[in-house]
Amino acid sequence: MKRNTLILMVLTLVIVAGCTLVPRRAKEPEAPAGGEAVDISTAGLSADAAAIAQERQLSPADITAALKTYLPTGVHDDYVIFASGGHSGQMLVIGVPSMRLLKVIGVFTPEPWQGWGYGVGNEILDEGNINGQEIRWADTHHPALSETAGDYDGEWVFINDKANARVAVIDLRDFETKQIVKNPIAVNDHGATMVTPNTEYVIEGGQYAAPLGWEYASLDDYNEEYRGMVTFWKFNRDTGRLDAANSFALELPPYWQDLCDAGKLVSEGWVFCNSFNAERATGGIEEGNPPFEAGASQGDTDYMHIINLKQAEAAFEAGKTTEVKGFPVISLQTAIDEGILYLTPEPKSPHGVDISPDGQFLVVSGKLDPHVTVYSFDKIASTIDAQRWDTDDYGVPVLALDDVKEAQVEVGLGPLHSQFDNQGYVYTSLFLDSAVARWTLGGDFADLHPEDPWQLVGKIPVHYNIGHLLTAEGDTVSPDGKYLVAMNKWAIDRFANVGPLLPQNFQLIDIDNTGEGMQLLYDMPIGIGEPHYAQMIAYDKLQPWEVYPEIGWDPHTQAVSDNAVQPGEEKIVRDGNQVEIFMTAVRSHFTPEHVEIQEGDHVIWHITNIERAYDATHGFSIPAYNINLSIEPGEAVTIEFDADQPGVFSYYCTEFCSALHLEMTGYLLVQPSGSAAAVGE
Ligand code: K7E
Ligand code: CUA
Repeated sequence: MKRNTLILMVLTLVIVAGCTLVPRRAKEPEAPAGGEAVDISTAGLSADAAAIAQERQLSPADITAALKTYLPTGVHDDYVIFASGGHSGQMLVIGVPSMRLLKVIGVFTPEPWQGWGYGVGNEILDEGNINGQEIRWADTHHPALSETAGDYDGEWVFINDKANARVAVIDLRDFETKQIVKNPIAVNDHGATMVTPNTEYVIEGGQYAAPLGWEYASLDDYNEEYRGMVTFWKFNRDTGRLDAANSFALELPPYWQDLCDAGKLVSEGWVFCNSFNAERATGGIEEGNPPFEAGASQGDTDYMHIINLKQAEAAFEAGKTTEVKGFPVISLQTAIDEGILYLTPEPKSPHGVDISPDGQFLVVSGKLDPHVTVYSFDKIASTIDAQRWDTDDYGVPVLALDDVKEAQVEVGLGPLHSQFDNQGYVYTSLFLDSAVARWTLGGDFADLHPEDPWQLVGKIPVHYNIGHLLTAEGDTVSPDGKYLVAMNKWAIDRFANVGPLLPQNFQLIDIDNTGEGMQLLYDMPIGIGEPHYAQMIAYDKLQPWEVYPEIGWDPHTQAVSDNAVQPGEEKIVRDGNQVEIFMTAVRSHFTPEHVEIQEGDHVIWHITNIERAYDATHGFSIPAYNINLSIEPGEAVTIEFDADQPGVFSYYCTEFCSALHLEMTGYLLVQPSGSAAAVGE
């Protein structure tokens, strides 16, 4: 289609949508897109547009949805989603409202396009090794954007690996992973990552209880030997790294801690983690025990963990810790003695705890309860002040639910997670209903909407089996509303059949409306893993570099590398059997173009991309040596390997960088050992 035709069509659609369609939609709040097709051939569309609408049986709502997500070429999205990549071990970057996939950041798993883990990045991936075992996949669950004063600041994003209890740090100046830490005391995690309001700490909570420090203990000794934990990783903004030396963990009872959230504003300094399996079921259906899913759901309530992080930090700084695998841990007894840990019941097999923008309300969903339960932080604080509690089997204070509960709202079947907007609404995912429920907050939010507080006010179906959901800046002290994304586990019939393994389905929903219903706008298949959570940040908060700041930049140190190579300074230096190559890359050649060495040489190869042009990335691969790099404009990289395979290896650029890209190549000549030949100097 010609571009001017397209513009005409869009303009026509905008006018039509604005004049004709919206009032009709307003009469039918909550109507999903894709409703009954209507005859719109006379509605003033251009002939082209009307023909398309007729052919596809588009409803007015469909046309509005298309317009709301369409961005002409060159127009950028308003928001960016950082989504977990699930089993891929990576992080997905997606534009909103277009739902265009912008990048898949290599995190825990090698990523060839970014040259992540094929000569560069290996040392960071190795930080995540476990007892020397290379772990090259991850089950990423919860990304967390760094915050300043409770608002996303666009500087860093963190993500956990549930399968192996690891946390990664990504620098949003270049969207590259800078660090992976392996939790020293936990085998796996789940309540990670979440940040405190100024990113002082990155929170990593556990899930399936086990002896701390990856020790062995019999399941017969579950109550005594198995424990939960939450780890507080200190984040250093200057170094851009988690600082293990100033990090610590808290020992928890062997309830299965699930998800955590950091308090904000009135509740800043506190951390809340829900749990399930307060029953402490240990499974064993083969021995006649209840299966896990029954045993862990017997009780009517589990426990929310209420953690005084300020007190915990003080205890850590006062040395009131014990070492587990060399890592400082505040024991359960110390947590009780120092007023660090409290519990309160939460119904029924809960999943997640989400804190309202003002920090006042804690929303917990019971997977087996059609209600969400809302806790008041004020009530929690005053109950603790009054020292009004029972204790659990471990002596941890348990606050009565009635003392701390603010409200319960019936929302539907299988509630899981909640997010907030700027209009006093909460959005809760309903797994069993395959829907998103919208309900109203009370408290200081009650004047934001005319309905009664704590009321269900709407629902929208999603497709299907929604897990998490996210709203624009939805975890901050100032959510934006506007958009919601339903992260659906099943796609079933939404997309063309691609075989028995189906993609997940991200559905974009417009929630920026006054009085109108929520509107489904777009389905985006995710065919790379099962993302769990994501966060959405305003695009203008991100300030990524276009090219690296100076030629010779080392992305690992975020400074000019000692091994940067300037043009004219390319060389090959031999010292015994060590050969050091100093190379530049620029359209359309590598210098030097011949590298002649001997079998058995140890090779240290420095390459600097001396380009300053936007997007002028060069790749560099050496066949048979498993070397594959992405060298972005200004970047300097160093790789090392032993030349243990003799032969002729044509290294070449793997990015189609110029008309003469195919000529951007060179020969690595590895002489068989024993052959007497001169070596480049
Ligand atoms: Cu899938 Cu947050 Cu790991 Cu819920 S979690 S869905
Ligand atoms: Cu450089 Cu192709």
